[in-house]
Amino acid sequence: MISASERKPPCLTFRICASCKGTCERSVSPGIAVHTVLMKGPQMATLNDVTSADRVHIGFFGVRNAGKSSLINAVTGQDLAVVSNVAGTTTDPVRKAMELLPAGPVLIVDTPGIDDIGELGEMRVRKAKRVLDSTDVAVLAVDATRGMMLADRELVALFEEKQIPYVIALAKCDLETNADGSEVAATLDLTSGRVVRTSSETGEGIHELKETIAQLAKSPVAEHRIVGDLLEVGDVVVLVVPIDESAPKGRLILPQQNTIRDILDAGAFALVTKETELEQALSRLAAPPRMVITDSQAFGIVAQIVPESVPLTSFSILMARHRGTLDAQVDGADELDRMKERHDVDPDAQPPHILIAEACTHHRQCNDIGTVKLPRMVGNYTGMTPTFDFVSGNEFPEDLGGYDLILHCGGCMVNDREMAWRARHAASQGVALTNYGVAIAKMKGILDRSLAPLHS
Ligand SMILES: Nc1nc2c(ncn2[C@@H]2O[C@H](COP(=O)(O)OP(=O)(O)OP(=O)(O)O)[C@@H](O)[C@H]2O)c(=O)[nH]1
Ligand SMILES: [Mg+2]
Repeated sequence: MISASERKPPCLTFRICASCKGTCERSVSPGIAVHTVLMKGPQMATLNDVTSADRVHIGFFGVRNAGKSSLINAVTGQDLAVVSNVAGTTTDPVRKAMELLPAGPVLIVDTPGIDDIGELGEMRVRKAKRVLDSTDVAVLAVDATRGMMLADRELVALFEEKQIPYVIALAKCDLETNADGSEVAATLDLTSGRVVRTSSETGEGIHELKETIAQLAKSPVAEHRIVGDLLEVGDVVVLVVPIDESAPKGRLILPQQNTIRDILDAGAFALVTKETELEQALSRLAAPPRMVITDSQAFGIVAQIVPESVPLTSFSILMARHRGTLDAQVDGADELDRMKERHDVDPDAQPPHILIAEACTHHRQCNDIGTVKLPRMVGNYTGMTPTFDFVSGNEFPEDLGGYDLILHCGGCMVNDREMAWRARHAASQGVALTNYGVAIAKMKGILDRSLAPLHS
């Protein structure tokens, strides 16, 4: 994070601003103190791209020079990663979203060597290990000429502890003196995981490695529906999608797209409207809709238009339920009430410290939800003048000490493993975490109403 002394003057295009490199402050409403803004994760897709959350995250791990980057190039058939015989060539996790057959849409992640040393090396190792928190399938590259090392065994232990399916790619098999690889194989005294002999030089084993990755990528976990399980064939669902300056040009954002798809899968009808035409849309229906789903930002106005008898919820609440995090986030939002109570009891109470975390790195517009609207709303709701820190992309602080609350975006750009890790990480440090949509519903006084459709 940047310190107060490093702050730059406000800049409306800070995401792409060449001079500030995305670290300058934005103006926010008076009375709200904002002391850090950090934009990170240039490799991340944006809200407008294919969802990263739905891609299988494949991480390549191993010691320095094991042949990780070469394997990535061989597996993808592209020159994606820099390769050299200098140990420690890859210094930061590198992510690339792509279609990898037969696995399908994937996010390939190259990592720095897990045995790196020195002050910088240790930072790189921490980053490589952090990748494990979002890895769905791990590939451990083991240099066939050196065999399995202590660091490799530690990695295997971590895969098993975190229940990450993995395959061991015995790399550089073309250099092996022992043609059948028996000596090296003898060092792989593993009870689980698969071993594939590979050579990025000759292409040996690369096809088999891809097949193995695809097999491991098949998740045994049952898929949770977004809304389809609450609907019956022929139901009409009204979706409210504000088209304001923060809407992506010419398309809908992912939670909206995915919800429409789920409604269609349920054999129901999706009627999509802006909040400005909602009243008219409802009046055109012969009967009240089965449900109205709105963008959280339009909650206030939509709740006034939709009769109490019609179930109303939001995209973010449905997405949190879809990912199994809703209950924890509803509990997390109670922290806003505790802040309000503290202020009611003692108007001079210490103002809270809040982290606003956004997993994507979309270009921020005026009146941005995360950096402008939410801070303003929290200030108004609690009566306090909180201090806000902001992180985005892959960045999520290791040390959350000192925060009273984390307000997280819906997280459609990170996968379930990463979201679950963030929630566990916050809980382990005793910090409440909730998402934008749940927090907004709470602050607008309609959280109970928005949760009711999920229990009917
Ligand atoms: N002969 C042969 N050389 C290989 C093979 N795979 C990698 N190498 C060589 O091994 C060296 C290290 O390869 P990299 O792919 O950069 O290894 P890495 O694990 O990504 O290394 P770091 O990024 O430094 O951690 C390079 O000189 C590669 O050309 C292989 O299958 N056969
Ligand atoms: Mg490398």
